[in-house]
Amino acid sequence: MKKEQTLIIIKPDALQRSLMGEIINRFERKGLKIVGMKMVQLEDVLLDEHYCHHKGKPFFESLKKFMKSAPVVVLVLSGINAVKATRLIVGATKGYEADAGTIRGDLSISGQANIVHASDSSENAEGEIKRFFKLDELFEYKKIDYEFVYGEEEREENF
Ligand code: FUP
Repeated sequence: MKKEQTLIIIKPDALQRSLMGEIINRFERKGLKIVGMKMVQLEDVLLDEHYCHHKGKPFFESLKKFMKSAPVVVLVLSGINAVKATRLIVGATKGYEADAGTIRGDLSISGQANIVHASDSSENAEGEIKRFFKLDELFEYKKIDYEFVYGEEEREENF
């Protein structure tokens, strides 16, 4: 159990399909705290970095074109084991394989247009948050539902 932050990208398909609110709502209802949020138009330099593990694959250029097709919303979420908890809510990469109940399983049926990105490890989350957010775009504040979202011992850390 540890305090973590994770990076979420709400992708162009979610914006076009008017699903932004639904997605943010799912993270909020889980108890995750939004500590950063903004709309951005992605460009090649950042996408080449963000998807460097896919460079050279057949879908790489098409993926970049899709990610540039409309603005995206980026969020930083904070909570206990936030990386894993968020990946479970997001679901498997391809919408047609993702479990029902997950964001991708419920709202997408594509391997590319799969609604959201979520960091896949604590280490990657740190790098991704730095890539997308300046320090003064991240906020520290006390959330009033805190005492009911977490148990007593868990509250020793300020999630
Ligand atoms: P994930 O961590 O679940 O977002 O998955 P990956 O890092 O493996 O993939 C990143 C993105 O590449 C996916 F969200 C969509 C895209 N992708 C494809 O378009 N086709 C593929 O076969 C695999 C991934």
